[in-house]
Formats: sequence, C-alpha cells, structure tokens
Amino acid sequence: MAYTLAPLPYEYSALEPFYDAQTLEIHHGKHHQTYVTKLNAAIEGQGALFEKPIEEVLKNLSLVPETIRNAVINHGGGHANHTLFWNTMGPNSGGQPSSVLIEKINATWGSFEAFKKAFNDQALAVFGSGWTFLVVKSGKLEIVNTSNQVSPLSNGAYPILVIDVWEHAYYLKFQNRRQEWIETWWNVINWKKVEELYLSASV
Ligand code: MN3
Repeated sequence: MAYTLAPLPYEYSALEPFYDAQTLEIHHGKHHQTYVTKLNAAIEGQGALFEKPIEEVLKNLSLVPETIRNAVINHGGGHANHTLFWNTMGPNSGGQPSSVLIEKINATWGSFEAFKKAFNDQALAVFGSGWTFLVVKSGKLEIVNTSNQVSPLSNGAYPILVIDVWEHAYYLKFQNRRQEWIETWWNVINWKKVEELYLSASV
C-alpha cells in the first residue's frame, strides 16, 4: 500500500491575497509530494501497519520498525502535518470560531485576542524549522510547537489547527518576515473545520 497526495480542497489561487498561488502550488505539489514519495520509499516491503492512515501510525510509533522509524517521523509527519495545514485553511475564512470552541478558548486564555497573541508568540519562538499547533490533550486545549516534522499525535495530543513556519511555507511572498506571515495566516483559518476536529477529538 502506498500513501497518496490528496488534491487541495480549493484552487491554488483560492487563498489570495493572503497566501499566494505560487507558494501554495510549490508547497503542496512539490514539498508535500516529496514527503509522500519518501514515506512510500521508506515503507516499501513493510507489513500491514502501513495500510492504516498515517495519523494512526504516528500515534503508535513503537509499532514502527526501528530501522525506518526516523523516516516515518520525518516523512510521515510531513505528510500528516501538511494535510492538516491544508484542511484547516480555506477561502472566505478567518474571523473567530463559533459555539463550543470559542467558549473553550475563552475559558482557557480569557479571550480570543489573548489566545491569538499566545499562539503568535509561540509561532514566532519556533527556532529553525517547525510548526505551531492548537491541540487537544487530556480534554484541554494547548498551544504546542514541534521541530522539523514531529507530529503532536506521537505525544498523545490531537492537533486541530496548525501553522507551518518552515521558511518554504512563506519565503517567496514574505521573505524573512515570519511575523507578517503568521498574522496574515489568521485570514485563511477555516474555523468550521477546526471546530469539526475539536468535536471529534477523543484525547
Ligand atoms: Mn511545509
């Protein structure tokens, strides 16, 4: 069995002017494809474990043979993290979540603005290449950073929102201005999808 790169749930130009079509096309069609290709090369000849969705594999890394575990962390994580990133963005998005998620955010951080500041500060603090996630862990919301392509799924958390702060995610349009990329990204967050993920979280 081989993993495949799903098409984006929107056109490459759909997130303009916030996320430019050229970056999105390279990021999805080249960077993400490379993680999928290298993941498939690593698991070639392996058993039934890899008939499961990659998210299930990342939750149980101890089941992955040691000889390929690092490749699965890097390329499987890259596959899962990018899939979440694409699926939690969309056109005509931004704003704030409604219903239960905003109540949980307010209960955790005091206000949506305080949550946004905490999230932005944490995304700015990623050293080198990595990601900032909103996760559900033990029934609580948390903001967590991971390095390289580590997935929070491997640390017992369920990610529901993520920003890619690897330079390849924003360099063509924003160059070294990571703060501007982070602030612009809030305009394309698909809160409806994030809420669906929150409601389906079981950790
Ligand atoms: Mn990326």
